[in-house]
Amino acid sequence: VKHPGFLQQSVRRAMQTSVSISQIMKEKEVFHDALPEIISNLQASSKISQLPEVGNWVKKVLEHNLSGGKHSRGLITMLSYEMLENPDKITDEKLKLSRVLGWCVEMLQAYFIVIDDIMDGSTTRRGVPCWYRMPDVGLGAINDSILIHCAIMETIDTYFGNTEHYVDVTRLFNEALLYTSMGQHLDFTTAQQLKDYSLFTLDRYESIVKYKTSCYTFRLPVLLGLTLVNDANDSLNSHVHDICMKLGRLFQMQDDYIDCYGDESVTGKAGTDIQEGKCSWLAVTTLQRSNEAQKALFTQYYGSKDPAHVDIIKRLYDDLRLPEVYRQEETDVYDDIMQKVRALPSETAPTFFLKLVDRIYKRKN
Ligand code: DMA
Ligand code: MG
Ligand code: MG
Ligand code: MG
Repeated sequence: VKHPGFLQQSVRRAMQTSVSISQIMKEKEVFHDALPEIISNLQASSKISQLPEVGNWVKKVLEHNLSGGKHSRGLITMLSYEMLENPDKITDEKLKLSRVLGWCVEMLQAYFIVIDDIMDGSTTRRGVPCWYRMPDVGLGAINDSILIHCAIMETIDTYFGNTEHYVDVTRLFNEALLYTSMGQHLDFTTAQQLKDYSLFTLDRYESIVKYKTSCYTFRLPVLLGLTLVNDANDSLNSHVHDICMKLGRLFQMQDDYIDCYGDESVTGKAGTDIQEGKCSWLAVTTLQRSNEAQKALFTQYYGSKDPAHVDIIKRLYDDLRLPEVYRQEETDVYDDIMQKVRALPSETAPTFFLKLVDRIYKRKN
């Protein structure tokens, strides 16, 4: 064991002074360095190696769909172990496993995104065409998403098959998969062109977000990190769940805002929520704040691909001053999370969650 806990100590130091850019770069570098081995192990695995041609394709699918993003979920997984474990108990082996789990979460994200972009009629992702729009891919993207899913299971088998963590890790991934697909179903069926917006309530919105985003974006990474922690404090569980749900709510509200108001050169994706008639934070807030005439306008033009109709909706958002409403709500949700985080019954957890909140607060991509 080289320097057990060195990373955690440096993270702690960075926290005391506010996180430096070089610290974040360092985390990313350490995380990125773990990927090539995971991909070569997949290609060399007994099943995939039977068809090297497919192995090469899997590598290509993974390299494309795992690059260019922020890798927030993977980094959260890695940091969850590093920051929640007692520094004296951190081992190089577990640090490595936490990175492998982080990449498995990134693969889960890639798996959902490949399908999500088809379902949402999206054109670009991370600054390049969506996977299904790449030459030689098309609807083969559906099978590629299955390959990505299998890559997760194979990787878990390779690195955890003989460990005490196998069952917990597998269960957590299966649970996140189920919840996210339940949320994606709600998201897809609530969006519609039928002009019935009675379902666009805050309750419905929060239910969609809880399932489609919070579970796999925050709860899964944090709980995966915790499975590696020695004698994890079970009394933290309900607090962790609550905070993860709130972080997910903040994260998706931001995603919805960025879909319309974000700078495409920064977000890397062209928004489609208005065109697809999504039950987004902007849509729900519009209906809450509209007078009858504005509601009629929304009903007439929302969920249309005609650019003139999209512009009418954007103007309505501006008229209702949604950017201001957003900034206020973002601050309120942030304050609420901070309050919960400060009250956590643990020494290490507040620092860890503060880092997560600071990572996403006022994000532009
Ligand atoms: C994201 O919803 C949820 C999943 C499970 C991918 P979204 O369609 O708003 O995401 P994006 O804006 O990235 O397409
Ligand atoms: Mg989408
Ligand atoms: Mg979607
Ligand atoms: Mg979105």
